[in-house]
Formats: sequence, structure tokens, C-alpha cells
Amino acid sequence: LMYLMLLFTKLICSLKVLTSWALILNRRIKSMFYHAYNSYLDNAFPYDELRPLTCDGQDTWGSFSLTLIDALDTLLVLGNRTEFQRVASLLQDTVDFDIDVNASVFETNIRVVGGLLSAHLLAGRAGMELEPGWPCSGPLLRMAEDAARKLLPAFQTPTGMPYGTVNLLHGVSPTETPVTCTAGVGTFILEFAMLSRLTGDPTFENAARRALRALWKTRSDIGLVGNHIDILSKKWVAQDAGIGAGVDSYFEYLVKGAIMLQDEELLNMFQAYDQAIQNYTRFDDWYLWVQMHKGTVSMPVFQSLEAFWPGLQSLLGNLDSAVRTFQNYYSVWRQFGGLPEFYSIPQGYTVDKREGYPLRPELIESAMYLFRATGDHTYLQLGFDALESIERIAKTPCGYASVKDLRDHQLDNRMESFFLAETIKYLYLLFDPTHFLHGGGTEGDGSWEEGGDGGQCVLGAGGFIFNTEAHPLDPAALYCCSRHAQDHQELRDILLSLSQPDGRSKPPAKQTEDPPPNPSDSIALKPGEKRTPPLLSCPVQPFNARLSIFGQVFTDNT
Ligand code: DMJ
Repeated sequence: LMYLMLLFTKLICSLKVLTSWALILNRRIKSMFYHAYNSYLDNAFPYDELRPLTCDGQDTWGSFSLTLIDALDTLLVLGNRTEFQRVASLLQDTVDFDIDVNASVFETNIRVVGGLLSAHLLAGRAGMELEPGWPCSGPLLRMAEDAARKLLPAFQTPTGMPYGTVNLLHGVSPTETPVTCTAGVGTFILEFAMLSRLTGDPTFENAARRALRALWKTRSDIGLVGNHIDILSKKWVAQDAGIGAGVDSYFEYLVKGAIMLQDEELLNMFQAYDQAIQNYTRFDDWYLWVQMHKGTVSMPVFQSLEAFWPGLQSLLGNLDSAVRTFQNYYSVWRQFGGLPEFYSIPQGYTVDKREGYPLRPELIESAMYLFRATGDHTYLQLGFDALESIERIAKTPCGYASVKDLRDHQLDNRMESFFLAETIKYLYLLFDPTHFLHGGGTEGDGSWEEGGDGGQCVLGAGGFIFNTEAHPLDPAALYCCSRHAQDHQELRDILLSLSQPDGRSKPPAKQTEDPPPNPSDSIALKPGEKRTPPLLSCPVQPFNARLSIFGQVFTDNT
């Protein structure tokens, strides 16, 4: 008995030590956030991003104060309701999507639409005054819808797969390349389905599903997809298959879409891919790049963007391999104090021109999921290492800078908005296992809210799904507004029937899929209209048609 009591006291003590350690770390993570956030506000707003070496700002992915939109829900995650409220109003007053800017369809969706949607869903918890009928209406939802509508012309293609870039004012440029990366085709279902269910307009969800189905049909005979596809001819122009840059969030959205929407079709797609990925690309719990038709290795590299994979696998319950893969990736982190963009597995070293670490979140994100699944302190250790490293290597007097080269700690004059949206959020959540985003409130603890017309739905009860930019979406909201949409439909039917000369009502047209667009409906800019050079259509483009031949990617200077 004595021994048991001793053991129990020891356990309580170590739990207490752990809790106070986590509290101290979270205080440090908060000050990291505010150093970056205040520097952005003081030196860079209203530009998209802070330049942390020159203490000024620049537009990068558009011209919509991107860092502020991306950071908005992190404010609430850290408990700052008043600043959330102030920024939510500020954005409503200052951001305009009616601008002559060529924007990445993918980035605008995950950062802007995703950021605004999640902020809209968290607005009640943040103490904002809510419109009647919230979450089926509200100013942040209208902004998200407005931004998403600007992206829709990109989806009006014969295949349904979107162009990578769209001009927010004029639509798709006639000179726009039809080559889009895989993630640029398949990373919409979370935001677009949520938007459709909240607004009652099926266009968004239909567009995302049509693109997903078209992409699914292009897989090779051995079940793999490549890196870049011609969305008009459906030809793969970069045929490297893997789980990293250019592809990553496509797989993420199949899994998270399946969970959020309880959608078997998406899950089946992912499981078929997963089988092919495990068969052809996995070696010793690393994932390599292979030729999509033959399965032969094209690049034996690990890319830092791939580090989301163990976290995703943990969502599916595939813990053993997730843990082993995480250990591989963590060994790379320990070698460099960060994850280089590319790491050559056979050489055990960085790859030429890809030695940077732009403060990406993926390994920390996986650590958060795996800590929740296993309780193993290895994952807290990674969080601690990340915090120390970033403070030591990347902190500047006005922010945190991307690391240009992990070998000598040279810095780049850039602080990506995902540092505030994702990296810091996942770090904080890793050390706060009781945070509301991790789980359900219990009945009566005041952590859930009522919403919808007549307050008949319950929000915030748990099961949040993070989009690929770490913006949490509440799956309960999907079902909040169906009644709302149905009401609209009924009202429309009644009005229609009243407008019929014989007073009879016509059955409403069944909304299943968007019809393919009429080819004569031009989505292109008119000749002579203003255009600016297109941005990269994907987060990182290590491949293009020219570079898809094995090896050349390493000697490219771009
Ligand atoms: C983010 O914009 C998203 O996580 C995206 O899916 C991949 N790239 C960055 C973070 O690394």
C-alpha cells in the first residue's frame, strides 16, 4: 500500500510539474505571437506580409492584409477576445476583394476564405454581437462568400478542374496557363462545402466535388497521381507522385472532408490512394517520390511539407506507422534545428538550393495530433525544440524571419502568414490539451452555443476540423442552416407557384451537380484588358514540366 501511495504521489507531482511546464511554455508562445503580430501591425499593415529584416510590409498573395485575416482566429485561440473583435471589424471596413489582382485560387481559398469562415464560426465565442440567424448569416460569412465567389470563374472549365490563378476583378486571363498542381485542384472541399451549407448556395460545394471527381479519374493504372496536370487536356505534365509539395493537401482534404462531411466517397478515394502510396513510395517509413505510371523512384527526398502526413495518418488510426515516420522526420529536425525544404534520404543531408526553413508548421501539427493520440512526451519535446530553435535562429527586432539556410542560419526578409495562422497555433495547442478546440464541452459547462434560425442547433460541441491553414471549422455548423436553406427553397417555390398563370407549382429542379459551363460563356479577359504576370499557382512549385526529369530539379536556379 505504501508503495502504491508513493507511486501515486510521484505521478501527481510529475503531472503538476508537467502542467506548470506547459503553462510556462504557453506564456512564451504567446509572447512569440505578440512580437510577430504587433510588428506586423506596426510596420506592415495593410500589406499582406511583414518583412522582418527591413521592418516594412509587402503584398504577396493578393492585397488583402493577408496576415491579419490569417491570424484572426489565432487571437481567439490565445484567448484575446477584445483584439479579435477589433480586428474583425477592422477587416470588414478595410478589405475589398473587388481588386484588379491576379490571385492564387488555392492560397486565397485556404488562407482568406478559410480564415474568414473559421472566424465567423468563432464569432459568438469571441463575444461579438451576432446577427439573428447566425451562423447562417453574418458579416464575416459574407466576406468569405465574397472572396470565394471571386474564385469561381477558375472552376468554369470543361473538366471542372480549376485554373491556378484568377484575376479577382476580371476572371481568368486568356493567357493563363492550364497547368495546375494537384493540391491546387483538390483543396477546396472543406471551405466550399461549409460555405454552401451555411449560405444555402450549392455552387461552391458542387464546384469542389466536380474538381475532385475529375482529378480522381486521372489517376494512373497503379493508382497514383502526379504533381502538375493540364486541366484542359487532363494530361499529367509533371509525373512525380508523392505526398509533399504540390500534392499534400489534396490527400489531407480527402481525409478531413470524409470526416467533416461523413462522406464515404472521399474516404474510399483516399484509401485507394493510400494503398498505392504505401506500396510504391514508402521505404523504411520514409516516403519517396516515384514516377506515377511505373512506380520507379524519381527523387529519394523528404520535403518539409510532407511532415503533415503522420498527423493525418493518426486521424485514420494508423498510429504505428505514423509514429515511426514522425521519428524519421524528427531526426532531421534534430540534425538541423528545423526542417530543410528538401532532405536527401540516401545522403542524409540537405539538397542544393532547398536548405531553407520558412517557419512551416507541419511537424508541429503532426506532434499535436500524435500527442493527443498517444500521450507520449516525445511530441512535447519536439514542441520545446521548435520554440527554442525559432527564438534562437529566426527572431529579429521586428518579427520572425524565414530561415534561408539552416546550415548557416542566414535569414530571408519574409514572415509568411502561416507562421501566425498555423505554426504558433499548433504549438500553443500542443501544450494546451484541454483547449476547447481539442474536444467537446460537456453539457452545461457553457462551452457550447446555440445558433441557427430559432436557436435550434448546438455549436462548439467539439470535433473541430482544421483546414490546411489551421483554421478550425465546426462540423456542427454544417447542419445548422439546412433548415434555413430549405426555407429559402420553400419560399422560392411558393413565389414561383404564385407567379405561374394557372397558379400551379412546378416541382423544383433537383440540385445535384452544376451543369458543365457553356463554352460560349467567356470567362476570359477581353483583349487589351489590364493584366499582371500570374503568381505561382501553388504554394511551392519545385516541379514543372521542364524539371520533372529526375535530377534536374536539384540544379534549377529558381
Ligand atoms: C500553408 O499555407 C498550408 O499548410 C499549406 O497546405 C502548405 N503550405 C503552408 C505551410 O507550410
